[in-house]
Formats: sequence, structure tokens, C-alpha cells
Amino acid sequence: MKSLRCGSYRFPLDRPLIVGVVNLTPDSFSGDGLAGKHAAAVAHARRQWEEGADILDLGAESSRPGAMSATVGEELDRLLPVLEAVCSWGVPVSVDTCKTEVMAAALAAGASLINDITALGHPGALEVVSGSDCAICLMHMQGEPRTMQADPSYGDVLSEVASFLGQRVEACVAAGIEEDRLIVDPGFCFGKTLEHNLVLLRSLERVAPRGLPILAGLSRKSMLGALSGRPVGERQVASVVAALLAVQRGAQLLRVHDVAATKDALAVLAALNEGETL
Ligand code: HH2
Repeated sequence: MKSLRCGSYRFPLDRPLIVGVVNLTPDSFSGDGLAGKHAAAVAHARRQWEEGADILDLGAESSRPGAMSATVGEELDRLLPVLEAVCSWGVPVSVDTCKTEVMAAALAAGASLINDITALGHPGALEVVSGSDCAICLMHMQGEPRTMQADPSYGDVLSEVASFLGQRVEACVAAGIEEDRLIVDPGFCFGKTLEHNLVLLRSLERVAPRGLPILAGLSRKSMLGALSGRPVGERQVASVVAALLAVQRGAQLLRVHDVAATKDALAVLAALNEGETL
């Protein structure tokens, strides 16, 4: 059976993994950012963990369209105190960053996964992660967060996303990163219209080179707002349904804000799938 190596942790990929979002930003799109609120951030991480997250994803710079970028210093100030607290519980921690300095500091502080929305596109990023044993999530994005939703355009979104992820995976393998440390992500809503997102979700398994595990980050996103007509604080049902549909189309990791609800849904799906094999 395939497994995912994530620092000193190893996850057999026999069930979907839940990646709980912990935003340490002042301006995350879903309004859950906890920049500068150490106790609340640690408590939120603890709750995500107790509700059943397999991995906690800490991010200290928002990537929502139009977000302000953070300096390295700002990002580290927001991130490190919470990262150190959470790592001390013996929990696999992912850090959502595209800055090489932040990656290096996060790995030194005990992070087990680097989640990079630029797929290690910044100079030096490959070198920083290849010298460690962390897992890496390579995400596709068209453009950059500030302007990516202005006018996304593709000839064939599915093949373009798959081809980009394939190239980034090959760059990682060429840099000596073992395949069982790699995760790919089509990057829902990162330079994509609703129709682009739906095409990617419909054929999700086709975006993964080498049959690598796929992470789906659909939770509370604008595409679910467009489909449900609901504001960001009322998208839990749509998010859980989307997560389940993503699993049915090949996702092995789900990046979610609502861990408990997602876990309940996965329990129902697991029971149903078990019956099929009896
Ligand atoms: N989405 C967000 C952030 N990081 N990483 C991956 N791999 N995939 C995603 O879909 C993804 C991601 C956006 O969500 P959130 O962190 O809640 O918001 P913000 O970036 O505004 O802090």
C-alpha cells in the first residue's frame, strides 16, 4: 500500500487524511485569521487536532485575491511561536508558505510538511526542502494572489494543470526528493473561474502525475459561494459535500476549516465503501 512520508511521520494512504487549517494571518478570506492572538491560535490548533485532523496546516500569510503580502519577519513572528507550541505535542505540522527563509525556519522548528502555493517556484526553495525529510505539497496557481482572479484563462485547464504539476514533480525528483514525500494540488480558486474549478474537480484524478496523492482545498472557497449563494461563514455544508465528492474523485488529503464535520462525512463514506467489498 502507498504511504506518505512526512518528516518522522508516515501515513498509509488507505483512507483520506484531514489537513486542518490554522490561519495566523490578519486577513484570511474566511475571516478565521488569528495573527497576534497566540492563545487563541494554539487553542484553535488544539481543537482541530482533537476533532480528528491528521495534519495541521499553519499559514501566516493570506493568499486570498488582493491580500497584502507579509515580510519574512512578519510571517516568522506570526508563525514560529504557534508552530513551536504545536510541534511540542508530537503532531505532524504543515507550514503554508512560499518563502524559502520561512521554509528553512519552519523545518528547523519541527515542521513535517511544506505546503507551497507556488510549487517551490521561488529560487532556492527546492534546495531547502530537498535537504530535509519533510513532505511537500506542490500546488498549481495561475498568476499571483493579488491579481489571479482578474481574468483566468486556459486553453485546456485540465491538461495545463496536470502538465505544470508533472514538471514540478520531475524537478523535485531530479533534486533528489523521494516520490513518497510528494503531494500535488490543482489549486482550486487560484487563478480559476468557477467553470475551471468544476472541470478540475470532475476529473480530479487526472491531475496527478505518477499517481501521487492529491490534496483538495475547497473548504469555504468562493466557488462554493457561487454555487450555494452563501457568504463565507455559511459554507460548511457545501464544503463538506465538496470534500466528499473530491475523495470520490481521487483526493487523498482534504485541507479543511471544519474538521469535525468533515470527519463525520468521511465516516459515512468509509462505511459505505466497506460494504462494497464484503
Ligand atoms: N488554499 C488556501 C491556502 N493555502 N494550500 C493548498 N495546498 N491548497 C489550497 O487550496 C490552499 C492552500 C486558501 O485558504 P485559507 O488558508 O483559508 O485562506 P487565506 O489564504 O486567505 O489565509
